[in-house]
Amino acid sequence: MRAAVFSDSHGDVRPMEKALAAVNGIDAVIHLGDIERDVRWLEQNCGLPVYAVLGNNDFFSSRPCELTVELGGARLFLCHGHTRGVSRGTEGLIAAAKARGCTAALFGHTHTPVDRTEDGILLFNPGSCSRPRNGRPTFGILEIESGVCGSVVVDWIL
Ligand SMILES: [Mn+2]
Repeated sequence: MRAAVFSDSHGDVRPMEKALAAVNGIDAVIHLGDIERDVRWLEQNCGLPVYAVLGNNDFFSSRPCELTVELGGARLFLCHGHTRGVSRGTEGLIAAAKARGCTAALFGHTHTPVDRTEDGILLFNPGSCSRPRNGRPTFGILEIESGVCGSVVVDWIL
C-alpha cells in the first residue's frame, strides 16, 4: 500500500491537491498536524482514508495528538512532534514508537524533511508542503509491503 504524507500545510491546501493529482496509486493520506481545517478538506475531497493528528496550532478539535495506525502490515506512530520534543532531538520520538511496538515514527512541526533510520525506527518527517523552512516545499510517500516501509521525500512536484 502507498500513503501520501503531509504536514504543516498551514491553511494552504493547494500543494496537497497538486501532490495527490500527480502521484499514482495512493491508498491513504496521512496529515501530521498544523492545521486541522486542511485535514477536514482532505477528508471531504480526497476520497481516501485520512489519518491525522493535531499540531501545536490546532486548538479546537477532539482529534488525537498522537496515533498508532497499522498500514500494510506495519505499525506507525504518528504525532506532530511538539509533544515529543522533536525540535531538540529524536530520543522522545524513538522511545514513544518503541513503547507502542511501532517500526516507524512520522512527525512534522520542524518544517524540515527527515528520512532516516535510527535505532531500528524509521524517522520520517515530510517537511512542510506550504511553508518550507529551507528550500522547496515537500511531502512524503510511504510504500509499505508486508510490514516493510519504503520512504521518500518529494520536492519536485509542489
Ligand atoms: Mn507545528
